[in-house]
Amino acid sequence: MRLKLLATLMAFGFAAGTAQAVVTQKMIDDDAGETKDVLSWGMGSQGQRFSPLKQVNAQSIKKLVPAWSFSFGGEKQRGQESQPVIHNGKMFVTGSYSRIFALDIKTGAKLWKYEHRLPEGIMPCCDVINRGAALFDNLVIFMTLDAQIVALDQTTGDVVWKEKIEDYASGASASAAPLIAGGLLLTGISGGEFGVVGRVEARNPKTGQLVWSRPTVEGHMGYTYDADGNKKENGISGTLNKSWAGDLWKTGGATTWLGGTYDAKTGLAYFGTGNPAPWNSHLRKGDNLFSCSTVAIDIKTGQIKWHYQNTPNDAWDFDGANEFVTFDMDGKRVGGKADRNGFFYVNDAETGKLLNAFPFVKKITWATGIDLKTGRPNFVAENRAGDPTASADHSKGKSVFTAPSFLGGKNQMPMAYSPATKLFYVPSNEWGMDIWNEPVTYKKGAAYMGAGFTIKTPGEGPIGALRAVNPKTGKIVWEVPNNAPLWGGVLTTAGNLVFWGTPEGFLKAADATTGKVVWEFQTGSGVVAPPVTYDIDGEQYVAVVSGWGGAVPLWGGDVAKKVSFLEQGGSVWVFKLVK
Ligand SMILES: [Ca+2]
Ligand SMILES: [Ca+2]
Repeated sequence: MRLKLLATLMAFGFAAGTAQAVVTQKMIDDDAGETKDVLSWGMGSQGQRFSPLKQVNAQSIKKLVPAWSFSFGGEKQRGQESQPVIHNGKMFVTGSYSRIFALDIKTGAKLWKYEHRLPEGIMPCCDVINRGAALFDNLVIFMTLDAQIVALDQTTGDVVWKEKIEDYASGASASAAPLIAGGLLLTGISGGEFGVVGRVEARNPKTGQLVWSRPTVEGHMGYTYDADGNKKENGISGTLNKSWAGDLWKTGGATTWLGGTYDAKTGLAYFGTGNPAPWNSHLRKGDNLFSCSTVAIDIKTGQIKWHYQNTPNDAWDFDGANEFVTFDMDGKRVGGKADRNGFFYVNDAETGKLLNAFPFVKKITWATGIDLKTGRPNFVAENRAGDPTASADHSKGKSVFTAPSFLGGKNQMPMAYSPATKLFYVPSNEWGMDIWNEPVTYKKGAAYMGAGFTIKTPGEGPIGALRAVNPKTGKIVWEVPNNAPLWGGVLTTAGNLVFWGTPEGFLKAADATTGKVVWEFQTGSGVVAPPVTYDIDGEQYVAVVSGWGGAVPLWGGDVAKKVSFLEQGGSVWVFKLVK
């Protein structure tokens, strides 16, 4: 009898000497509803960032105080965009410069750290950030700025496997949190400003071995791989030259730099894709698939089941990389996406059919709206920066002012969806840019943009606003303005709360229904990362990483000057209710 029980326990993944199971696919599938762990970026692979926990609510939150804080230390600070994952008494949190720490969940004591050895020539476009790790079996897996994937033993921090995704000398890098779905490790790639071609790769998470790869630029071949690593053609993406003239598709960008979400109900992984390369749209007539799109991939076959292009023939660096968050609306599984281009989209999660689209920022100049019948934007033709070859000396095209700026109505900071309020909580920004085109030719490892720009503030008022958005009506139900541009993610809970961070250093909480701010805490540096919540021994915790940086100080023009007083940092804060 005892032997049989032991055998059963072993079969369920309990190892001798440890109290808790290793991370299984089933646990990851249940992550959104199971509150003791945070196993995935998005607090569930659908990316809703909703927790059923309600111990912390509008009444109790005045007793929310720090339980512990941990400094990432060293001389390395800069942007900290990481979401912690939590399992088996440990928090795994990544830091800038491809570092990862394992911490005791109760005390914050450091258990181990791994600092990836980065070569001199890395070229991340938008700061030396990382967005978090994935957990599978006994492994914690994260991506590095030199475009590698590293899998470490959760207990010891020892490297179990390491794989190169791409040559960093081409401008490729990797900073998203990997996605585990259907027993596969799914990853994207960064480097759209260098002409790196986007793709999604599926690997065996235990070994790092490739299973399939799917390019996100039309014309490139997809592959499947057998157990010995032999690759077999699996069809090209799209139809060669259908939406790209000439051969610019060979270095066409559309990188999958923010990673993806997955819905077990559809069996599809949803990856957003970045700008087509180069930025100068006059060089690449056509829609330039699958750039600035949501691409839905059947994870069993590695084939694109559907795509929806938010910005055809993009001329503004409106990367469509933003997360596609699936939810139920009118009895149907659909997905919401707040795009960099300023419009919020709702698509059928099975077919990609556009169901709704509306602005979530005040000023949009490049299009007057999205045609729900054709699914295409109504472009404002004169808001496309001019062709340099039309100028007298061919050196600079006509400059235009465009809103939003390329930093976006929303950028990398993930939104949250509450099935309780049926609202999305979108960290949004109001800003514009002057943008113009210049001649450019592709050179490996060199910036491949063919454009110049200056980010403009909207005036004296606040740039940021956390907005509660009704996906059905398109109404902004409430907003909390913020002086600096919002750059962190959002968490919402059954306690009817919304949590988000600000560059000014605050972690804030508001009533999810009214937007009334009910709590805030100064973390000591800007928050550009998404908060999480979980419970241990009947106590609810909230955690967030603090450390100002990311794309705004590097690319932000007038806005960067406006927020240059903000200090860098690097720490994780954990809160609970004082008894
Ligand atoms: Ca969970
Ligand atoms: Ca881009």
